[in-house]
Amino acid sequence: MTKKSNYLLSLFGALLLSSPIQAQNLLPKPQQVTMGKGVFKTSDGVKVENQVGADAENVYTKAWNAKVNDAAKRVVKFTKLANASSPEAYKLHVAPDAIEISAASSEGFLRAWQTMEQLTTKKGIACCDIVDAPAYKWRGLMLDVSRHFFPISFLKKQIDVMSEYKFNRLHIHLTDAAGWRIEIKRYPRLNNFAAWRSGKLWKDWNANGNKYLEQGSEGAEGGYYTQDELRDLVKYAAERGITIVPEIEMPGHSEEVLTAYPELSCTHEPYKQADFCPGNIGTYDFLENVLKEVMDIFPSHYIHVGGDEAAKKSWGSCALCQKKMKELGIDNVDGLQAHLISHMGKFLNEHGRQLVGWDEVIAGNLSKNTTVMVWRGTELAHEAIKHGYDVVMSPGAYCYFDMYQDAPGTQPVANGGFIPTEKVYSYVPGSDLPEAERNMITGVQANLWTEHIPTPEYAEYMLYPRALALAEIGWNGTKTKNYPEFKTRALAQVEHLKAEGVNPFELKKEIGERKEKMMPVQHKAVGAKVTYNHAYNRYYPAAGEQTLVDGNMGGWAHGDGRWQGFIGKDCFDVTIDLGNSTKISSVGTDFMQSSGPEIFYPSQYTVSVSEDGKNFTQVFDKKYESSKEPILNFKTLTWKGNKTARYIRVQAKPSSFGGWLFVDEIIVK
Ligand code: NAG
Repeated sequence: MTKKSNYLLSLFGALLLSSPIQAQNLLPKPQQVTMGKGVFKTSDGVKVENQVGADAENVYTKAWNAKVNDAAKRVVKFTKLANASSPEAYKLHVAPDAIEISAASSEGFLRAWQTMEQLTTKKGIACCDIVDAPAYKWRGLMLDVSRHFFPISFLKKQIDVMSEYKFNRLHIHLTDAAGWRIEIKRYPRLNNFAAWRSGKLWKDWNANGNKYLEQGSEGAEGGYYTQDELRDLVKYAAERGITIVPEIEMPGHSEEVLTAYPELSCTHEPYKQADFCPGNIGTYDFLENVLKEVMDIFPSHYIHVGGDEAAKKSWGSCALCQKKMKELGIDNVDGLQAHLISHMGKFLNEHGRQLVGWDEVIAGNLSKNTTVMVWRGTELAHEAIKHGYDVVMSPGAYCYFDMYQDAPGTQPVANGGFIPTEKVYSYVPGSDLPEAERNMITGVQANLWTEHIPTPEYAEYMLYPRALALAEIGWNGTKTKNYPEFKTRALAQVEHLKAEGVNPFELKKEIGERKEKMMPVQHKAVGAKVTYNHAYNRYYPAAGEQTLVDGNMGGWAHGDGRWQGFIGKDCFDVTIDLGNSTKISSVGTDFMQSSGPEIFYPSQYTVSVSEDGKNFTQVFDKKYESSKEPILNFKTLTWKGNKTARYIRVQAKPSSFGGWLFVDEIIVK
């Protein structure tokens, strides 16, 4: 090596080492950031000027306490931020000899501190100027600890990670059929029975007939958090800027309670009912008593009461429910759910709290003091906003982290949908709402339902880095999106998370969307007229009558707007008109199997051809054995031969156990 190149190399090396921390690695991205030169060395002593008293205490203690030296030259100043747009807003100025942190409240100082942590390397804190505030007030994650029970240590670890990315709500789904997870002193059966089940895994519990077991008896699996553990968790989260929002499900998803206390269901039979009896005064007493203990543990202004998917199976035939309906002057059982929820809303309001519920709660005559968590369509957000409720957007299509995040074959079993990081990042809350309504959205949240997620490692794998995409939307907003730029920061954060002992999905190895979907296919039927001898299902129209011959294949998810859904006997039966007599050598049809949502491969596939559209000749007819395995996969059923015809009729029958057929693209060659 020549002297010159040696010199250049060492210069380059030195530059690399001293290069300032790249602003692009901050996640979520601050609203305004200018990186400066050099660092503020954290190894030396500092003089602290605190002009805001207790508001800065948390950060002061965390960061500087041990380093305070009144004789030091370098200063850390805490000042009051004037005209803050949010309690979480902050300003940060870092220079080699001084740091100034301004905020209007302790939350703002904490957010500034979280940014400073991302700016810190071994050398110190990177010099910069940052002006920052959140786009949304509610930036949440929901963890379902019922379907699988997770230890408190796992929750604390997630709180640590959430706080690094400026999340401020941890919603814990504490109760569901699969197990009651919170100690309630007044009702011990919730803890010594409803918290325990036969089957460690949710799927084993299903296979074992959804049985509950006495605590400590042979094979009893599960558990619950004690009130002391939860109080400690609340404190731990608060110190990190996170409010814990507890969820107690009602009136549906309550099989575990109604087996422990069958008198609270319409028929009083254990193991038979999912819904509380809204006609029984005892139900209201029970739920209020539970909520009293819940409020005593959780200081959160927001208390979640579920409200989703009540089947209301027995309400129509229950004498007490009928009596209640008369009393309320209603003629529909839906009004009973509305009544129960609004009763709980009032009860919570009287205690200075605010009811949060899944979007089914909109039906109730609720006080404005309500938060609706929209998990289905945006039209429900519109409705909730019209009622004057707060709205947190958590739509299944973007925010359900129980869905696959990469090519299903490369992933542990998940729920049958496809939500890669890029899809989460692409979310614009309320994009199809008028601007005035869009601006009223309170926040965003991702939900980790855990039917398929039995371990902490797998839960982390499903959470990260997708949660980072949501953190970015929640904090930075959606006005200056740029996925490639975000992805660079997310990749850096994945490495950081791994170094911290978290188990994120390896974003850099992502395969992405189904290959077939990415490339339009050319074939003889593209653009042909398709006649449906049996209509497609109205909920899964995809692109309507062109779907099957538009040259675009379906992706990993049945709900991606490319797969067309069919249900019922002989439900798949279409005739394609090629326009004129055409030589054909194969007709291949793509089917999906996704056992979770009951989509199965067909049990029979038939192809017929015709010149006049009336007289058809069958060229292929084959039966297939049905199976619920694989859980998610795709196959093409194909006839090959040599015919000349104008019309092609393709038929398929559902699996031997019924369910849906999902079809996309009939490829004619
Ligand atoms: C929904 C259920 C939930 C379930 C999840 C799975 C809501 C509000 N309710 O059907 O209990 O775990 O889907 O994705 O999401």
